[in-house]
Amino acid sequence: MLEAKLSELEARARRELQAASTPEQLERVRVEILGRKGELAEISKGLGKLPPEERARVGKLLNSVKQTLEQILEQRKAAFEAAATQARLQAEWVDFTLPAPPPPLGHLHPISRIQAEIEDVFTSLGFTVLDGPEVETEYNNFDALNIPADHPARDMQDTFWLTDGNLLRTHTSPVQVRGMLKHGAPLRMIAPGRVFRNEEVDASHEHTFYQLEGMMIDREVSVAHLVYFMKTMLSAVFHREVTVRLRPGYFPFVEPGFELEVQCLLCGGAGCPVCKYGGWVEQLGCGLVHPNVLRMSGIDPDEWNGFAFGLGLTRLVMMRYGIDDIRYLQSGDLRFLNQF
Ligand code: 2NM
Repeated sequence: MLEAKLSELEARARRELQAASTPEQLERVRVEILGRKGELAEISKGLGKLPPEERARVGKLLNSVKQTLEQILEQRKAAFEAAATQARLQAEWVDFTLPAPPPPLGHLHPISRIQAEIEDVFTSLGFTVLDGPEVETEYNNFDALNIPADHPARDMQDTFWLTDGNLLRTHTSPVQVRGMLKHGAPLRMIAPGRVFRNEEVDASHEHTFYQLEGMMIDREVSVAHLVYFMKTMLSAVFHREVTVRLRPGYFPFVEPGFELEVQCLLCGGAGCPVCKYGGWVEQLGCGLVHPNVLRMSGIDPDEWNGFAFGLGLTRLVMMRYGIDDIRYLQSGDLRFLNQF
């Protein structure tokens, strides 16, 4: 009687242990059959009523059924654990041989880019790139450039004066003065750099901006040389052949002085908002270096002469990329900078 119950229980328990599809179901089967108040415990209570020789036999059988079921239970548990581990490993799997994602790369500021492009043009034509200090003497910034003491450019309005009588350079021309004094003639040099003017800041004025000046001193330098070098530079900047023209312009450090204009790149000279319907856009100031400037920097104007030019790098960048507010350029705003 007990034996029949036992073998019926064993068969059912085997089925249920195999059928359990989660660790929770397995645990329920264990409690119901193998637990302290489970069906096997219930059957073993009946052992006491059996005659001794039968009690031993059925007791043995009961133990072996219990062991068998416990073994199956452990196997099933182990299978669930292995499956769980497998799933976790699958989810966490990383291929360490994959190449790393590329780090975000920075890039040159548009002003640095244009500056580098112009430097390339001039160095390929035999010019040297020179640097100078941003804090200058009044002499290098004004006197040596033939800018008279009563010139409006020296006004408190335009120049950042320091308490020691020095100033923040208002143009890179003092670098040219230093270049002439140091290297003498002949000389081919450009001077890119940051300059400072005491200006009210608005969409087209900054107190800090970038300039690039240059000069070539040799024997019998002419306006034709000047036009050739300017045209070559601007064609490189705008990536196409440009048409230029000169208008008279006044700068104390050159004589004659010119304003150089480029035929409007947008409309080809027909007239549009960019050229204000004039067909031409002013690009830079230039001229033949004033004899006083050469003489003051130790170069004999009876033997040597030269051309010089100055352009606003900041303005050129705005033209080239169609930027309508100068303040973006020094804003440090990545939404702006990442467009270049
Ligand atoms: C300009 C326009 C024309 C210029 C001249 C010199 C120097 F040192 F040779 F005298 N440096 N820069 C120059 C000439 C600058 O800027 C609009």
